[in-house]
Amino acid sequence: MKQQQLPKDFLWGGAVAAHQVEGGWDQGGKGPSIADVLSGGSHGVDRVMTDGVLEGYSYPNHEAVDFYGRYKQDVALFAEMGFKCFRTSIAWTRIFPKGDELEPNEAGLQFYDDLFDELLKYNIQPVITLSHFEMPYHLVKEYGGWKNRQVVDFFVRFSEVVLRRYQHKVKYWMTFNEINNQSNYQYPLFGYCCSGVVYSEEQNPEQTLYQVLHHQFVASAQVVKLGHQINPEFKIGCMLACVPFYPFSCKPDDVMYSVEAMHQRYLFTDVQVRGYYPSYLLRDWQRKGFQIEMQPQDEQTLREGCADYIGFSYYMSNALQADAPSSSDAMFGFPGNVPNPHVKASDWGWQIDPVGLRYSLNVLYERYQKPLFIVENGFGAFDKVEADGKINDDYRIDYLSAHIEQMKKAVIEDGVDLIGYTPWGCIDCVSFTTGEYGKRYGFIYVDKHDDGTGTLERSRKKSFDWYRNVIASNGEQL
Ligand code: P53
Repeated sequence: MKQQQLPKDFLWGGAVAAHQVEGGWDQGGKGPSIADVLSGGSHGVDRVMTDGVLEGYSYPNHEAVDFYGRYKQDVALFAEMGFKCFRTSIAWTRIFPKGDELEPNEAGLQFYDDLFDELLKYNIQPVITLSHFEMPYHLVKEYGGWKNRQVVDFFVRFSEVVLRRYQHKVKYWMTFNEINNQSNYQYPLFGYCCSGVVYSEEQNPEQTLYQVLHHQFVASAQVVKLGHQINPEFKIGCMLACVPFYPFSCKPDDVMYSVEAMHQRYLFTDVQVRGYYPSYLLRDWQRKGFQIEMQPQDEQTLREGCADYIGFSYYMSNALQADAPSSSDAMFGFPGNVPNPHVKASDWGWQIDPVGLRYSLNVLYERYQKPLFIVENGFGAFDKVEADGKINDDYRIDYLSAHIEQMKKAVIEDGVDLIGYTPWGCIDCVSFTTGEYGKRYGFIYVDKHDDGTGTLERSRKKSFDWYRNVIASNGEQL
């Protein structure tokens, strides 16, 4: 019989990250993370990485949307939408406030026990990212972040503690969120958030990037291996920001250039899923004379710690022209990146391309034949609260339904093995790239504004009912 529908056990849900929702940045023994020293910015105004928490700056992640204090109410709303899963991260600094302690902080562990129990009460599975842009600030100041091999051991220790503690509550894990963001080493925020390293300040930024990545690849593989020992039922994935590069035209140089550029995506999954460095990367290092320090057992560790599935975010595609001048957009300025005339962009310049999601699912599945999990997708927009309190976010519904339509084609027509779909920012939260509250993704509106005002009260947007119906019909009614 032909499969016409998504699988019955498809994991519909929503996604956030600890630092973008929790707040309570100094509560329950939590230490400062790198997100706690990031000021607020806006479209075109970069966030500042301050040297500790300083007077005179506003730090939106300190309060975020107070999920730390209000998670019960929020989980009840997720349950009302019918979530089967909920993706969040564990803030490393709640468990190891400085990162280099030998013993974990019990209050932090208890918080996630309580949160997971609350989710499980409604049959919502937690899906957990171990590192989502929130490493301990202390490890950055004192150790140089992930440049330092010692951080591998600190991370593995943290991971072991939580993998053991929650082994009966969590099945799906991911190691590093959007590990590939830092390959844009010219833009300081990305290296800082992924690894606590500002590559542009390094003597050889690109070589440093690969040294850092080697440490993270080894750490990730160790965690996968260890996790499988703790509970063989665990599914531990990697996580890729999948912004596919299209050739701008059918000119052979454009096509070949897009293949080369895609190496900047695939190298991450190649190492994490296949367990060894791909030839094109080794040749690149050789050409550039890079010396990446590795320990003798690393090669074996990588092979023994292959990811069980590929989690990825999908928001947009990019088009590349081989001979275009360098783009002026520092954030997404991959060399040769030019506007795609066939798609529209959001208010933040993110190009909206639902077919690109089907494309991404296909290329990833063809390359690896591993289960995939869309762990982020969504539309950041300004929302307007009407006089009657309603929020008519039809633009968000349009974005999501067009993407779900393409996702269904990938599963039903192309046979892609897809675990689930968790749209980003299911409740409004602090934007990662700009630190704004005004860039909203949620089905649930949070009354909190960029000038610091707001009651933090929650309300249901139009998309809330829409998504509830999507889940109830297993994606049939969009
Ligand atoms: P904000 C680039 C491309 C795709 C996803 O971003 C990206 C980025 C930026 O690194 O990041 C993810 O809030 C990230 C989330 C983030 C979300 O996209 O800037 O995993 O933490 O909030 C949306 O609009």
